[in-house]
Amino acid sequence: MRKIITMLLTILPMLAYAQQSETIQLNEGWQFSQMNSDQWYDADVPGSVQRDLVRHGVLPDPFYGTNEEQLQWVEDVNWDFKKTFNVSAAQLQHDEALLQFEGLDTHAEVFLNGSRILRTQNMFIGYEVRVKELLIEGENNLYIRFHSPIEAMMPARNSFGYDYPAVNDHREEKLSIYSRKAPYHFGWDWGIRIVQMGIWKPVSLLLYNDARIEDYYVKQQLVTEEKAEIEHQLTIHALTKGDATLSYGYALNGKVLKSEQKEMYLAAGVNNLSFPATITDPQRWMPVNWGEQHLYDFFVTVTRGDHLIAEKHLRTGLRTVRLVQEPDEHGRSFYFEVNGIPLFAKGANYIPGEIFTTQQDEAYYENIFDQITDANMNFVRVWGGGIYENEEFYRQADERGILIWQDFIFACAPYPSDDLFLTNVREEAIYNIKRLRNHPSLAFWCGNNEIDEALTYWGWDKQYPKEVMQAWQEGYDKTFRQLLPLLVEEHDGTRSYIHGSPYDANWGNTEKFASSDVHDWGLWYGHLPFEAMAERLPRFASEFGFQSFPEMKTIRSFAPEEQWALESEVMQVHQKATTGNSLIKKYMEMYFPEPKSFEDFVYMGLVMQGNGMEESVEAMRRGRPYCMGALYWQINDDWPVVSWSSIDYYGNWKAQHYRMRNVLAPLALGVDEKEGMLHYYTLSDYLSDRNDLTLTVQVIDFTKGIQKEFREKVSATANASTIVKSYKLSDLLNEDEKAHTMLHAFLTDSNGEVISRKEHFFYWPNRLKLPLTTIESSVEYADGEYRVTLFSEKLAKDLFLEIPVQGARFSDNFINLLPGQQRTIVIRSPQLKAADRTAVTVKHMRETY
Ligand code: NHV
Repeated sequence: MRKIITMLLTILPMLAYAQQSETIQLNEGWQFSQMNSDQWYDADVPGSVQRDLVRHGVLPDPFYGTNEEQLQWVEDVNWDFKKTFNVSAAQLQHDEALLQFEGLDTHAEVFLNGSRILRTQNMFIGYEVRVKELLIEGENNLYIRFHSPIEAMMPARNSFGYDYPAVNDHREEKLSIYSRKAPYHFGWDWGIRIVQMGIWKPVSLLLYNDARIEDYYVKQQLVTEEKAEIEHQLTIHALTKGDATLSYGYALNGKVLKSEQKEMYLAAGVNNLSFPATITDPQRWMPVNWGEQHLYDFFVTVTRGDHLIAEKHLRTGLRTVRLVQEPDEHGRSFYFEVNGIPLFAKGANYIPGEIFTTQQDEAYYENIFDQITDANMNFVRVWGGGIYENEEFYRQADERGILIWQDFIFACAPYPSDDLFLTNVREEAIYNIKRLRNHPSLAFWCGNNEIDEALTYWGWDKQYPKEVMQAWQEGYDKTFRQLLPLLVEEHDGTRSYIHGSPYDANWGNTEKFASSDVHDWGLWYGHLPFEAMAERLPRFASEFGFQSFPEMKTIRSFAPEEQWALESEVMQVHQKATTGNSLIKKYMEMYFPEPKSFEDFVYMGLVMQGNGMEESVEAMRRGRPYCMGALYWQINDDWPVVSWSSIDYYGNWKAQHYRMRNVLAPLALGVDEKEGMLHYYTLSDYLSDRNDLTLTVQVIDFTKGIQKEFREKVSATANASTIVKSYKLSDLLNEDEKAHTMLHAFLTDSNGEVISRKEHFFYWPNRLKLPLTTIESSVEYADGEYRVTLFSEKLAKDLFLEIPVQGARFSDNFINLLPGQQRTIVIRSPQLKAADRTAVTVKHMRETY
């Protein structure tokens, strides 16, 4: 960024910052204590009281055993933070001083040198306070009291007389909905409860002269291949009135393409400026697999005479994204169009990946986006029970071509809608719309998660009086149908908005599936089999999912061996969904033989989740253009727990994540077995046809190997799902062979390179005759990398390699090792050392029952 500005400066007349503006970081040297206690501890900022108390050993590791309970008292107590900092006489010479708190969690009173300068009640807003008159030369004192959210909100509850139906809030008194604070801190059906307090984003002191550019928005009015019409929107805060020169322009790949100047008059106070610009032949930002993610650097500077007084830079991509909801022959469409082209949204729902939110550092974001990209996703939903994510999240998405569905942070419960509450929400919405609107990855805004669905379908009308229900309904309309869309229009003005997700449908009432996005919990909560998902495709699946236990390596991290049982005390603390275990068991009885042990149960559950979810996702992808999105619930965990995630807390891929990588590949092979036929599909996201492909289908007996092989030249139609070849099942095998035969199909290009594979079984394992077999394996050990070579004479289904290193990455896992086949799997982790010869263990389905 500096580079761009410097570059710009070289082409402007000689300028200098007469008195440089200066930012003093105030994140170091904080201390905190329980209110009225003399015991002060060092605080990490950004951080939280609970995170620091764990760090200091005052609280135990919350993830281990049943320790969660031992952290709970902290939420009932007030906590004080203090810090001193020095300001020099020269620094005091600046015209203005702003204390900047990017995020305080949540109910805070801030004091500076004896004056109360700020009261906050919203963790999602960054606050700035003018403190020029309060600063003194030498040592300054900052003091913050964080009020217990419980204490702060209890009176609201007491005066209401009811508890809200906020079932994911794991305390008897439901207070989460009163506080503009991350809902998931209060617990969830996959979430530990740690209701944190603290300084969760950076603090700084900005000293400046003359003027400041508070905000800069490059609003994209129209973007085509030929031109981009944009509007520069600037908010400049000037301390003194007078003439000034505005320079603005843009660069691409470090090359300044345009730089212009404008004379203007700045009034003292806030100046809102806006002026149009046209960029011809723009290099457009494309989603992953559609082209490059071109990012332009836009810059503005304000000068007076030969003094540079303010500057701002932002990076954005030029593109259009539109949610298309139009009547059609089925009902109403629900799909995203990017740069005018319909896009099938492939991806997942994302929750904050750390209960200690502030542990989400840059490495965290890079890592989670590696997993997103590696699984071939192009869309991620930031779900409304978490947080508006940090800048780095959206920056990663911009660079990788991942589109973001952004919920406003409301989920699964009614919320108050009184004037004070809505004033707070208004400020939060404006702040976050402005903060995020320059990101090309941000595709659209959604009012909340499931509140509309809940008001209609979750039976609250039987628990609450009519007047209460009516007030909640009116409050819903006020917040999500009136206030938020107005603010999106006013402060964004380019993106679509829906009042909530699902938009209209409910999974128990399929008649609206043809005209809405759907959270299809028919699978799981509705006890429907995986196969049923193909028969009830929605226009867009914004949630659907299936639970599994994390692998044993992760269970071992929190449970001693004597607790390895489904209903043990420790395992129950780590299973937050009330019907979770019984549903896993029920489905397992539908599909699998009885596992021999707890460890086999865990393994089998992972396989069930992976294979079942692959089936559902593939059906959705085959179902385009009717169905245009598959965002499964959920990609990640915020602590080690049983959940619907496809990656566990320690970064271990569950079977599902490998299956997603296959089924979401930009060009994947799909198969649909239907009425005695077998239809092979190409599922393509590419924007051009592929005509150089060969489809090979092998009929493989579990013991005897390949029985038949078919080969066809096929084409993959661009951006479509197409049947490329159909077989009569009876031409491939007899009915009684189905229990010991599978199909192995693969697509190759003209060089014989395999592009996609599809393995098809006719039954789930309880109806398969899987052979007993011995796996021969050998390992080549190197630092950082083990190569495991595997061979089996007979089929080894869903073969799972395990290594006791958290987060180790496997080139593949849960594989079907075909009869007579040799496969090499590479395991990578910086913790792997050649000399250690860490044990790699192997398990496959037939061994587990
Ligand atoms: O339960 C899993 C996930 C939740 O973690 C998350 O809130 O938005 N889930 C399930 C549902 N929605 C979501 C569906 N909700 C219901 C199911 C059954 C009855 C009522 C509601 C996510």
